[in-house]
Parts: sequence; structure tokens; C-alpha cells
Amino acid sequence: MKLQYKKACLGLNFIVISQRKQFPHLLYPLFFSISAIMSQADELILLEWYPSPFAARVRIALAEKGLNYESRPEDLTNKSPLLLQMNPVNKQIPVLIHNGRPICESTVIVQYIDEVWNHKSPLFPSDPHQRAHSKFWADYVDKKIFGGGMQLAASKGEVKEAAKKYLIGCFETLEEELGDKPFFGGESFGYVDLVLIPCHSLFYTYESLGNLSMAEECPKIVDWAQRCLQKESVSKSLCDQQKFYAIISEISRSGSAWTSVQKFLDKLDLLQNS
Ligand SMILES: N[C@@H](CCC(=O)N[C@@H](CS)C(=O)NCC(=O)O)C(=O)O
Repeated sequence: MKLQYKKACLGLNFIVISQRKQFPHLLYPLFFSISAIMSQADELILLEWYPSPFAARVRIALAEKGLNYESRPEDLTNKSPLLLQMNPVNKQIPVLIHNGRPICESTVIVQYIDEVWNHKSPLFPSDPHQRAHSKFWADYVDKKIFGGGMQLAASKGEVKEAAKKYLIGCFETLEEELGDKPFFGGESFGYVDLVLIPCHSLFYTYESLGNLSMAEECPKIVDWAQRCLQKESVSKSLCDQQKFYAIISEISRSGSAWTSVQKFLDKLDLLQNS
């Protein structure tokens, strides 16, 4: 398929070059639209697990770019040989396999997608300083929001109260960064929006575990999330909040924690016992 795609591209280039003198203005748009369609001839396989907010990031990015892909759901308690081969270091989903080559870590995958398919819906601003700013906030989301949520899930009593305050504080910091803009990316949906919005699936879990109301504690974030959900790329990619809570409750009841969750719980135990 890869070879056919290359051949097709070469053929098209030949026509464009040989006919350029006669119809330059007619052929350029044709070339760009055909190469955009042909980029879908690339083979894209996503190793994922539907409820995962990290997999949701990749689904949103692929949808934003209008790319077709094959979804391969993983059983995280019994990982496939393909997942272990494609992500031997972390052994985690999501993994995007592009023409046989793996890309791991959700934020790295999203950046890759934006770089390779840059003809449509850019996720990053073009200014290098603004790009760095977006990466800073995406890193904040990864460390503070997802880390804080795990802490809330794993703690009890006073520690849980502290974890709740911490998580709310992090959302308040994000509200300040959002300011009066409709999206973190400004007027349009961008990288930070994409990295943060999958945690909408966790809102009900935060509320249930922390006995809190997201609408009361962080109204601007809830409004922002509603704006993001108006985009089909987002609404179709996210796991329902109640379903997510039911799945997480079942995982903790059955005690089948995956290595990532287990590692986090072990670290927390160490901290609490020291
Ligand atoms: N930092 C990673 C996190 C990915 C992650 O935590 N994946 C979980 C599912 S939500 C997983 O594969 N867990 C299985 C394991 O750790 O064994 C990313 O952004 O892609």
C-alpha cells in the first residue's frame, strides 16, 4: 500500500510538472486536494482502551485531521503481543502505529499527528513562544490534573480532603489561564484544549469520590468543557462520565489494578508511611 501511494504521488507530480506551463492555477488546488485524500492511504492503527482519557486525546486529534484509522482495543489485564512489541518500555496504550512504526505517549502522538497532517486544523500556534506556552500547560494538565485525580481516588480521610483541595486548586489555576478566552488556544480549539478535555469523562468520578460539585467549584472549566463538547471530534471521542465511574469502581472492586495505577498507589503508600 505504501509503495502504491508513493507511485501514485510520483505519477501526479509528473503530470503537475509536465502540465504546469499550460494550467498552473488549475493544477495546484487539484494537487493539494488529491494529496490530502491520498494521505489517508497511510495505514494507521490505534492500540487503545475506550475509557482511557489518554486514548481519547489521540481519537480527537485523528478526528480533527479527518483521518481514518483502525481501532484495536486492548485488554489491559492481558496485553496483546503487538502492544508489548510496539511499546516495550511503558507497555501502555495508546500507541499509534503509522505504516508499521509505533509512536507512544499520548502527547507525543498528538504532536506527531499535528506535524505529519499539517494541512488541516492546526493544533499549535505558529509562534515558537506560544507553542512553548501550550506545551507548558499541557504538561501542567498531565502532572497536576491527572496526578491529582489519581491521588483523590487513592486516598482516604484527611489525605483525601487535602487531595480534593489540591485538585480544585489546580482547576482554579487553569481557570485563570483560560481567562475570558473561549478556548485555551484562544478563539479556536487547540493543543491544551485537546489534552485537557478528556478529563471531562472523569468529572463525575471526581464529584463522587470527593463529594464535590464541579459546576460550583470550577464553573469556568465546566462552561469551557461544554464549548469543547460542541465539536463532534470531541463528543464522539469521549467516554460517558457515568460509564467511566462504573468502570473505575469495578476495577478497584476487583482489585485488578494495572501496573500504572499500582505504581502510583505504591508510591503514595511510601509517601504516607514516611
Ligand atoms: N503517559 C501515558 C499514560 C498512558 C496510560 O496511563 N495508559 C493506561 C490506560 S489509561 C495503561 O495503558 N495502563 C496499563 C498499564 O499501565 O499497565 C500517555 O499519556 O499516553
